[in-house]
Amino acid sequence: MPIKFGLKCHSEKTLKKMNAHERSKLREVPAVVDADAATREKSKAEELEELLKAHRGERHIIVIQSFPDPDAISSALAHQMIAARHDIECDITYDGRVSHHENIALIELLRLQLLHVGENEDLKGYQGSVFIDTQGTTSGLTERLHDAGVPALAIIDHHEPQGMVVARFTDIRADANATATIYTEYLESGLLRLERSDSDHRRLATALMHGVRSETQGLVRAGRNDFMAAAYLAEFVDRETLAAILSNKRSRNAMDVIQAALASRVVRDSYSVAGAGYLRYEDRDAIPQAADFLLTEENVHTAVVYGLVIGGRREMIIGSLRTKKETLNPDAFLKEALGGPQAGRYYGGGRREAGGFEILIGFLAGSHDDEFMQWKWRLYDEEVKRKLWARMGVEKIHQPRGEPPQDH
Ligand SMILES: [Mn+2]
Repeated sequence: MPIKFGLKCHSEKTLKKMNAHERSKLREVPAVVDADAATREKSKAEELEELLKAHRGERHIIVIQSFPDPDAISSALAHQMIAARHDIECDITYDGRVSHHENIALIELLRLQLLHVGENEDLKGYQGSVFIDTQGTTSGLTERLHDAGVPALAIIDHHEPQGMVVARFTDIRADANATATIYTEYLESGLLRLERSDSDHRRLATALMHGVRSETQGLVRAGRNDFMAAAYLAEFVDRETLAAILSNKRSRNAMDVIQAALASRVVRDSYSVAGAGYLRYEDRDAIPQAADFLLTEENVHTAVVYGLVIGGRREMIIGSLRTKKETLNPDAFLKEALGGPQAGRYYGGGRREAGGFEILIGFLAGSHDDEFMQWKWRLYDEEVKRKLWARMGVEKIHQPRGEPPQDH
């Protein structure tokens, strides 16, 4: 029997039908104003709009993670601009530091206003809080807002549900790649119609495009919804500004952290684990960059990089996980591997393909003589590695008894 190769033939009629069928599946963004709104379930965009209407004229605090990234910054900007249409004034706040070279460029080139909230600042003046690209677990402001009696109004995020904050409105999509993609959908739904003639709208579109891109490794890992969001944003983006944001260079210190991670990495069963030693608070963003870099080694599907961060308000081990392994859920992985300080609280969590952890040093905090510093690092390094290897199912690896990594 001869075997036929090649594409199946369709009559022109069938093709037309198929195209029409496929076209209808491309994207369904529910419009906010809809005749049958009463009979069907409300879309998230509609729910958010209702919430904003109910809080007209108020002052809200937008909380993003302590170390803001482009996804959080751009989504917060979108929320701020949407809320402004309802006469709601929003401050975009964080309690850590903006350090990644691209984030600094994003904020400076787009002239964004982010508010750093210090330890003694009073938060009682806000009438509501909105958590964006976080569910409160990655900010020190969450507890303070709770203590100040500020009601949690909304959570818009794409990490696995954390259950720490209960808000009146939640849109948590663990299957979304970026919060910026969710906010772009809100814009498309009519919460804010972008106009090319409006320079603020062009700034917003540029920021969101950077948010979507950075969260999907430059769209390489983007899904359909991310491409749809990018396609919508494309006509409003200021390409020169976007290129300028992306062309910013890494600092020398960030390069040093990546070098330390590279030198100390141990690869077993396609897992790459590296303790980068001590690093300065302001270089903390180099850790996820180092994890991204270790993931580029052949035969590595998962990379974990951590370091002992000193010089900030709180001394801690900060780590990042990056994975290409489909079956590895970073959130569950880190929670199971590292546990937490008490029941129901965890040192780490994550979303698809990425996760992070923070372990407070507490009693051992502080800088003393060299020997103390070396022992402290060695202690944490071995314990973090032991827990990670155990969860990975890798047999015990004896650490080389050489000098611990140098302070840098
Ligand atoms: Mn994000």
